Amino acid sequence: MAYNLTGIPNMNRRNFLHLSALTAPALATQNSFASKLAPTKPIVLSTWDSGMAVNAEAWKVLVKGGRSIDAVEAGARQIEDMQNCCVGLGGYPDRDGIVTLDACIMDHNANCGAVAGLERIKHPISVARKVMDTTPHVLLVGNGAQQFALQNGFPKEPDQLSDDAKKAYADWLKTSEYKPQINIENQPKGGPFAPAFFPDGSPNHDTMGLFAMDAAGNISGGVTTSGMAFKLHGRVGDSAVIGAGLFVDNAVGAATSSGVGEEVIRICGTHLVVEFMRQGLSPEMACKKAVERIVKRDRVKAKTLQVGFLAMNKKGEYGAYAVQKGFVFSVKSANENKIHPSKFLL
Ligand code: SD4
Repeated sequence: MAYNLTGIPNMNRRNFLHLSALTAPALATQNSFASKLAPTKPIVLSTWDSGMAVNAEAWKVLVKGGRSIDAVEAGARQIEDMQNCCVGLGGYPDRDGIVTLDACIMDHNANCGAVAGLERIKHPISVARKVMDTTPHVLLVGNGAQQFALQNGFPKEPDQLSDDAKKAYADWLKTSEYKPQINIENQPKGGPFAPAFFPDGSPNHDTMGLFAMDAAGNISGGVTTSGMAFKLHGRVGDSAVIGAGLFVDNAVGAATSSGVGEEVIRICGTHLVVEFMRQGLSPEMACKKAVERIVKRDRVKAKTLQVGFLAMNKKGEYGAYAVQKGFVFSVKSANENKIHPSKFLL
């Protein structure tokens, strides 16, 4: 996949973040223009610039009148398929060198499924969907999740790291320093936020969260991730937790998150965002209030971490807010196909 927004080939999320300082004025213009567009459906939104390709896949389903749940699954599978991408099996491993995947999915009827700590299965989003569609449960973890996947015909993939992950893990092993500080833009290497970055300056995390509203007005969402790089083996982040990494209420809207999952879980982040929208706040204000909740708890700590929320209401209006600069999101509808910068608090 070589989606090209800026005229630079093969832009991915990592180099986008480096470019974003250069392109910020253009993005800001796009953003203010987009906010004047009438909301429309179908529509799909994804976290990060890599969401452009994800949205394109989801759009193929939506534009044919397909269901939002199918669009979301198709979109998430796109990024799970990519080699050397930090979502899916190409992602960075935990501190034991093992890639463990978290994913969840939720439809317009509050049906949901999730997997956590899943190893050697390429499409955790589809396993989560199977959990949702065929079991009375919501969340399967670890060996049980893998066993369920294998029993349902998902192939077991080779036990190997992607080239990027191998290199990053080897670099990380030199210090083995684990601090969950992620994706803070423009921090000098070796500075106080250095653990947020790998030696090449790229951010040390990756998650794809997305949601879609189909032509019928039904909203679904999904999240897929390899989680925080170099986490403790067995650690589960927000991306597998309904109400944390993802929440959908078809009467109100949807929200997803990216960033330090522990901070999101603590405040039931996306559930909170949706509840704020239910109370009448715009998606952007709802995200901002959730970010404020994180920052208020520990302002000093908040300066060292990143969380971004992305939300959409039932009208198809959307917005985002992050703790720090650097969070971006992608939108695809009949009106637009763009990356937007998120506002931020600190
Ligand atoms: C986690 N929220 O595992 C994920 C990490 C993330 O972009 O968002 N990365 O905590």
